[in-house]
This record gives sequence, structure tokens and C-alpha cells, in this order.
Amino acid sequence: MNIEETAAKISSMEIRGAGKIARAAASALKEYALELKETDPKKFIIALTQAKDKLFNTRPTAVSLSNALSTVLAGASGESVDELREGVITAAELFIKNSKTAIEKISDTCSGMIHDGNTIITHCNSTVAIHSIIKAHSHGKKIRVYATETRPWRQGFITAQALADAGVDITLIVDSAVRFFMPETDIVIVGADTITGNGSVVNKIGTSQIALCAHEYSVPVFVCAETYKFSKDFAKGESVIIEERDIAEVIEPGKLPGVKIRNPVFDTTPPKYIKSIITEIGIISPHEVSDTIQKMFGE
Ligand code: RUB
Repeated sequence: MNIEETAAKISSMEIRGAGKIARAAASALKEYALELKETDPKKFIIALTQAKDKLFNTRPTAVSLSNALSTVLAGASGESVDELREGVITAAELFIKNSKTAIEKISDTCSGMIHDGNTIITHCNSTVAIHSIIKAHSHGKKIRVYATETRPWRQGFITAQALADAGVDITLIVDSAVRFFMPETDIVIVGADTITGNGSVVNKIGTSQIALCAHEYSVPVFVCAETYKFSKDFAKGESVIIEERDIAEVIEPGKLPGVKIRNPVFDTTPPKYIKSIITEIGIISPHEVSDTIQKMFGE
């Protein structure tokens, strides 16, 4: 896939989910570097940067995308085009490999935090959250899962089917049924698109309502997140740009004359509603995020 194709697939959400977007972008940049015919090192970097910008401009909220692109481009060091190319390829391959290893590590940890007999609510479709639940199930734990439908895109269908295919006891519920099921729930497990310095979690719209409701019932909220979802640029969740998508995803345009429609697709959950952020480098409480970011980025 070339840059345009990858960018189009990310924009249209054919490729979606913060981790998958990051890996697809890294892979596209690698392919681009491989095929780029430019012989002048400066022009080679300019072309790569333009490709990076095209990918970056596809979806504004998930920091995983910009972190992946910056990591890959940072690999471009050296004097010659061959060295620059080699650096980008190596950095992209390493990013993809590390991101897959991170999913394994996080799901090892998270599955250990899921206990026999637990009932779990999950929201949207997070690769790492699903992996964790399936791992707990494969360890013989008897668990029940409620997956929210996740309007308007209904990513919950993908989650529910993946869990059903793995043999997990899974029930699909509409988003507004979360409070109805919370009293029988032991843990909420979700993924993340961006985690800010103050420990806020930006994830699929509705996550913050679920977390608020979990707080009401003293149900812990676990966020499974690879560290490349940590943002060095945003100290607070409220500063993250929240993507608003086409209203046609919500309702057929013109169906309700005179009615305004809005479609924000992510929201911010404040740190006080999150019990733990489970990363590949360990379990972090929201108030430890800023230290972790400092260690990661040296700022
Ligand atoms: C997906 C979403 C997921 C996170 C984490 O939103 O909010 O919970 O991206 O996913 P969208 P993962 O469908 O709009 O991309 O754990 O797979 O990175």
C-alpha cells in the first residue's frame, strides 16, 4: 500500500484503532522509503516528511499515529540516501515489532488482573483489551463480558464477534445500557488513543460516561495502553483535539429537517476515574504518567 492508499484507509476507518493505525502508518512510511527514487539526501528527507504529514493529517486524536511517524522518521540519520533509507526501514520494523510485543506484555499483565468469575464491560474495539480478555479466558477463567455497541460506528460488533469466536461468554449491549449492567460488573477494560501528562485517557466517545458510572459503583477501570499512546505534547486531556466525523455516520443527512447533528468520536476521561493504566513497562497509576513521559521522552 502506498502513502495515499494508507492515508485514505485510515481516514475512512478501513484501518482503525490506535495501534493498527500506528503500525499501518509506520509500514507505509517504510514502503515509501524503500521505493523512493530520490538521490539527494535533503530531498529524500523532504519527501519523507511530506509523506509523514499526509499520514498524520488523516485522524487528529490518536497520538499513537504521530508517535509512530516521529519514531520512524527519527530513524533517518546518516549522510547518504542509502543510510537514511536503511535507518527508516529499521526504525519502522522495530516500531512494529515492539508494538506487537507490547500487546503481548500488556495482555499477560491484564489477564492476570482478571479473576475467575469476573464480569467485564468493554467499550469500542481495542486490540489490546480484547487480547487481554481472550488470554484470561484461555487460562481457564470463567468470565462474562458485556461489549457496548459503540455508536455510531458499532465497533462493538467487531469486539463481540472476536470474543465469541474465542469462546468467551459475550453479550452485546447498547451504549445506554451500561448503567443497567454496572451493578453486576467487576471491572471495566478499555483501550486508549492518547494518554496525557495528567493521566487523562482519550478513547472512544462514551468511555468517560462508562468510567463515571464505574466510579459510582466502585468498579475499577483498567486502561490497556502501549506507551506510544502517551503524549509528550499534551499535559491535559482537555487539550487533545477531538475528531468530529461526518454526521452521515450518525443519521442519513436531511432525515430530521431543522435538527443539528454532531459526531465527536472520542472523549476524555479524567484521571480520578481510572484505576490503572496497564502498559508494556508495567502498571501505572494515572498520577505516575507524567514521570513516565519524562523518562520516555527525556523532557
Ligand atoms: C478506536 C478506539 C480504541 C482505541 C484503542 O477508535 O477508540 O479503543 O483506539 O485501540 P476508532 P487499540 O475505531 O475510531 O479508531 O487497543 O486497538 O490500539
